[in-house]
Amino acid sequence: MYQTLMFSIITMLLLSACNTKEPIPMDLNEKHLIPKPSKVEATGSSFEITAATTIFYEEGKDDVKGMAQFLADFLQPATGMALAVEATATKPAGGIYLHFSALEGTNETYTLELNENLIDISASGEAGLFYAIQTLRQLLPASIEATSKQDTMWLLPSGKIEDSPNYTYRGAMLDVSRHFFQVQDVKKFIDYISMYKMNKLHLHLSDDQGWRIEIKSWPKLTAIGGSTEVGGGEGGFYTQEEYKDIVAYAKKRQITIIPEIDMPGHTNAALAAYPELNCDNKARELYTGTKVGFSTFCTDKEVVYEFIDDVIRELAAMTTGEYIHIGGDESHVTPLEDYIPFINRVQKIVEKYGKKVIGWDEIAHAELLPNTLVQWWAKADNAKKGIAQGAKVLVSPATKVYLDMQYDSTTHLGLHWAAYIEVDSAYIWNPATMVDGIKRDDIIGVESPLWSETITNLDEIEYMMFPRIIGHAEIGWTEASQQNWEDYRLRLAHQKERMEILGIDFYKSPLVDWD
Ligand code: IFG
Repeated sequence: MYQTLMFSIITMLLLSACNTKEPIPMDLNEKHLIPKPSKVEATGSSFEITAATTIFYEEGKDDVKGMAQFLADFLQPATGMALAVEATATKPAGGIYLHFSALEGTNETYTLELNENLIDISASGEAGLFYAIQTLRQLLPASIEATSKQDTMWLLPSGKIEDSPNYTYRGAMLDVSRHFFQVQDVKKFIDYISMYKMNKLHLHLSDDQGWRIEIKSWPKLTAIGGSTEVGGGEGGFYTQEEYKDIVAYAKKRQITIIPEIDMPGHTNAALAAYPELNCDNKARELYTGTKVGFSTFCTDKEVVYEFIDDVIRELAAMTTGEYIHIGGDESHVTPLEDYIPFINRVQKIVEKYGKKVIGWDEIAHAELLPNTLVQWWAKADNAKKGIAQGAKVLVSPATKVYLDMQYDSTTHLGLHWAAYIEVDSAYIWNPATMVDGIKRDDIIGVESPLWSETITNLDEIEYMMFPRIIGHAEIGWTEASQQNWEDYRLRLAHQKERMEILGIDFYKSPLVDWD
């Protein structure tokens, strides 16, 4: 009898011991995060997301609730779990807890503290919460990116991550004029760049080959100017509703849309739509080639400025961000003495509608308004002219960040007028030391343009942007002193599984040990 009793007690004890799951040891330092966070401290244990995990948000904070729901929605497809999202007035004992805290730093700063029972996500703004979620995403197995339920344990390594960005402007540009891309492709582009904590998307909406945004007061801009593209395809355009949908989709992912109307050059599509914009009052032929620098608005006709006023007014009304880009590049047939007063006047029109100006670096020949940004793409001397006027510089050197540049001479897409840009060359540079006279304080940030003369669909967009855009995202986010090619290329290799599951058609550079 006694032995039986003892046996059952020992059995009970053994059973109960194996039932109380010991958290599985994990090393946070083993996770190859990109962009590299400011500070990572591993504590060696782990947190498991299960169907019982609740996502708590700080009571009464709707934007925190929005981010909590965003996280629940993100987790659901691959985990098959519809996690509860609940308000809480105090820090919960367990689960995932999103809340604001008066962290020092900007609204993009966040702290992510993971222990065995609680994941504590705090930030001083919605953006910080979003970026914490993007980091959490990379701490989970890559299979979290799947769109169907995976048979995976959803373990996260324990520890503490404190993180904040180096530059405030971290972006990309998509040229939707040379070739037109549908709304869903633009949204995918937004998904991709927001995954790596970029926060700006510059849309190149007009050029010689196509006008891509509906302007209700000048309907032929899209009816005629939006009717074709490089190679003679059918082109297309965004209605104002579609554009507003893109702006809202981007905003939810902490991305600000910056629309560009390129002028006075790169304007053939508008010049084909409206004869009066030409000095000879003759409408131009639609153009489907890839030459540049042959077009110009007639800078001494009043109707041109009435036109620009209408366009900027309608564009500003549907653009929530603070910037409008006025282009200004390659105005090879606009005499400088006409170009300068034109740029001066257009800046004032943008300012009239409550927006700030960005222009390609040639605009530095004009008198820049105090908030105008100079986007350095070709001539550092122009950027320095802008700095001399007190302007900040947006760094986009074609030799480093032009995503339409071929990787090497064998790349089947893209151009190479600026350089061949392999994955190492795209990463091994520092905006703040690249040119004497352009220093850290002169720079607002980095932007990677993808021009689409040779790019016609989302697969080709992915091939040219990945993996180089991942390095550009790190250059925008992480302190320059933390950047090291040998370390980065190992972390980049670990992005392979994630990109494959996401269906990203990336270039398998021979400089990275992908397997
Ligand atoms: N330069 C032109 C673009 C595009 C590009 C292709 C700028 C600012 C060459 N202007 O880059 O329109 O044609 O690489």
